[in-house]
Amino acid sequence: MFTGRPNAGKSSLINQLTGLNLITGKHAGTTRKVSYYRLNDGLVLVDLPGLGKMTGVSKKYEEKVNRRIIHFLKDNKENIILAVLVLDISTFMEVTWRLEKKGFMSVDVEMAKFLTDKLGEFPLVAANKIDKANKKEIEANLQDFMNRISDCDPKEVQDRVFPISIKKGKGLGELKTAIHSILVDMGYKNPLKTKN
Ligand SMILES: Nc1nc2c(ncn2[C@@H]2O[C@H](COP(=O)(O)OP(=O)(O)OP(=O)(O)O)[C@@H](O)[C@H]2O)c(=O)[nH]1
Ligand SMILES: [Mg+2]
Repeated sequence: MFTGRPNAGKSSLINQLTGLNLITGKHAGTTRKVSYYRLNDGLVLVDLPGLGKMTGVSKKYEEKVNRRIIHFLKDNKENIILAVLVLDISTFMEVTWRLEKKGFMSVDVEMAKFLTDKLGEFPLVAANKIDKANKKEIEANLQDFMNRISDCDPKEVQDRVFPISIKKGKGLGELKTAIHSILVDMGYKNPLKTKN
C-alpha cells in the first residue's frame, strides 16, 4: 500500500516500481479513489488518494476522500503487509513549520506514527523529490523528519527511509530492493510483477 500527502509522487513511484501506467498530475488530488491493482502471488497493490488538501475540489469532497483513506487504513490493518509512505522531502521543514504555527502537526509525521501504531511496524518511507532542493537542504529536511518520527532517535528509522528522485531516477534501485526483499522474506516469489 502506498500512502502520503497529495502530489507526493505515489502514483509516479508505483509506475516506476511496477511498470503500471497510472495517471499522475501536477495538481494535488489526481488519484481520487482507493485504487487496487493485482500483482503476482495473490498480492494487491493499493494506490491511495493523497491525505490532505486537494486542488480543484470542494471542501466537502476533500473531507470525504480523507475520511475514506482513514477508514481504509483502519479496516484493513490486518491485510496490509507493507506500507510505503511517500513524501515530498524537499519542502518538509517549511511545510511543517507552517502547519505548526497554525497549531497542526505535519501530516507526514502523523501518518508515519499512525501507520506504526496501526500496523505494528514502521513504514518504508520514500523521501521523494530530492532533485528539488540542494544537498544540504535535503539532508537537513531528512534529519528533521527522522528526528520527529523517531522521537529523536533517528538511528531507529534510518534504514527504513529512502531519499529518492523519481524525476531523476535516483535512489529507486535501493527502494525497490528493500520492498522486494521484505516481500520475498514473507514468501512472495515475484511480488512486484503485475498480473495481466
Ligand atoms: N521534481 C519532481 N517532481 C516529481 C517527482 N516525482 C513526482 N513528481 C511530480 O509530482 C507530481 C505529482 O505526482 P503524482 O505521482 O501524481 O503524485 P501523487 O502522490 O500520486 O498525487 P495525488 O494522486 O494527487 O495524491 C507530478 O507532476 C510528478 O511528475 C520527483 O522526484 N521530482
Ligand atoms: Mg496519485
